[in-house]
Amino acid sequence: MTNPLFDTLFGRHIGQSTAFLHLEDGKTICHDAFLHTVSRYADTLIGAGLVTGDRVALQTDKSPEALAVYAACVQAGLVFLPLNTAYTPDEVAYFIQDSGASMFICQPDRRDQLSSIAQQAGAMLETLAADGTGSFPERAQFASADFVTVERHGDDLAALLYTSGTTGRSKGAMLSQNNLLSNAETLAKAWRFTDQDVLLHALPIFHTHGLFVACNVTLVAGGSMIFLPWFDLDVIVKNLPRATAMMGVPTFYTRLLDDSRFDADLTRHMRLFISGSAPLLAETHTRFEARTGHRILERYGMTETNMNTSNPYEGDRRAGTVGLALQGVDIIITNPETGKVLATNEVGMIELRGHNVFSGYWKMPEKTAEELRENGFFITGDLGRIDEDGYVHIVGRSKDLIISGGYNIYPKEIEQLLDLQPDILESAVIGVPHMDFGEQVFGVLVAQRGATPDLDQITAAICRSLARFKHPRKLFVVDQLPRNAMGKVQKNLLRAKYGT
Ligand code: MCA
Ligand code: AMP
Repeated sequence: MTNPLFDTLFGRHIGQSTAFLHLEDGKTICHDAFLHTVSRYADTLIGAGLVTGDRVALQTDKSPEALAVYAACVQAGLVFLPLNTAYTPDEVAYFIQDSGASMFICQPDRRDQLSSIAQQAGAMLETLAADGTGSFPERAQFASADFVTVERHGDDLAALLYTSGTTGRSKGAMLSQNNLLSNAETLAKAWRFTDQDVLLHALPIFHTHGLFVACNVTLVAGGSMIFLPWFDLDVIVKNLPRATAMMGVPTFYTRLLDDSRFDADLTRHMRLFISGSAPLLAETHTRFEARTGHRILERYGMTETNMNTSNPYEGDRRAGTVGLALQGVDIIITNPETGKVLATNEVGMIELRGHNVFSGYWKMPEKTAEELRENGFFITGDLGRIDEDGYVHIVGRSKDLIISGGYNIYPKEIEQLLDLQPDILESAVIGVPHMDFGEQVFGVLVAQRGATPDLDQITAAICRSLARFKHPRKLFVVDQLPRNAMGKVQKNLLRAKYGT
């Protein structure tokens, strides 16, 4: 094999006229047509002067062409860097600079806003719209559809995915071909995906869940996807009878359960519903089964590790657990202070090792050393226990993290911005329960002595700098933050106070 990831996901479908993507407007795209586009995109990237290992950043709406950019990067030996479309220019600037991306592909309507960022970072700027038009596809029109796949090895870098950190500075998780491929193969087998599967795909493709779990698993199995631009309840209800499987964050399933059209009859054709990225309430699991007869299969993963555990396909899918370690993944629970391995059912830090685990953070050797042990175990920051049957239970997090609708939000990043605002002495950002998103963001502010902060001005500053999903939905001004004897802010008390 010359390029294991490309050959296994894409190359073996060359020449196949079977449908691969079913679009909302009724059109379908077969493997061969898709791979022609991929080949032309790969040729365009190399023709633009990019060389093996260069990074290509993409911040565009979901489309078959956006997926083709990912495949083209793999084929051309480039490192794919997808970015959430909600990120503001401030946020994007950091990713482009830090990664040293050689090319940045954005939406045409954001070109003017982003051109100086690309210029400062020395990245070429191209555009791609949701309808497949833009300067990048225009350049690719006359490129070769017979691109010769660039040789890559399993340990070579395939993707760079940024994940926010507890220090407020995002870290680029370096994912190799082997990390992605081994996980896709393991999952396809564990979840019994075949070429008969039709996955209802409504997740974004700029994160692990929608891209590596959903797309890679379908590609490995040779199945097809109903490829929707986003989660729209009516469109999901319309398409469910054509699908065999669905992957989603818990919000997808609670929204479906709130709709009376969602019942056993509508889901008769489905063989599997998978949930992940955030905790699925045991109550949602139970309601789902009562309504449809299907037991949701919950799994657990991270950007740095792809997927780690899954409830069994055959066997007991236990509500409130994330299931068993996947094949090839070792999981231990350790004492967070000493690192000593704990016994069955004892709660501690979840650590894991396997082919799925990333090789480190981009240009951050000290951060890598803090989280990735020399023996290969990755310290997840999730707290949990493993029961006597091997099921992993996540009971909390040692990292200060909010998960809202499946998106991760690190309070530190927001607090750093709030602390810089006029008249603000300090702040604490907390996650409080939310019916739809699981958690939502609140900000608690302490004013400088004698000052009255202008909350509208602060909100405007947040809007300029941070993606919408990170915005505190409420800001409160208090006299002081509760602290423990060590001086640490007691966020649990704030959550108890404002969570109701
Ligand atoms: C949208 N908004 C949000 C979120 N999504 N606010 C907080 N959290 C969110 N997740 C904002 C919108 O900008 C809008 O702002 C308002 O909330 C209401 O939007 P609404 O129309 O209700 O939301 P939506 O557009 O329907 O989106 C909700 C969603 C979406 C479908 C749940 O967030 C989504 O697709 N989430 C999936 C995330 C995901 O793929 N995560 C995987 C990460 P305004 O007030 O201005 O109108 S990978 C991962 O975590 C690991 C590896 C793993 O294990 O998978
Ligand atoms: P990310 O940084 O986006 O990769 O998110 C990874 C984090 O999401 C994990 O460390 C967990 O805290 C959380 N997570 C993912 N799947 C689950 C799940 N099924 N249940 C609870 N938490 C989850």
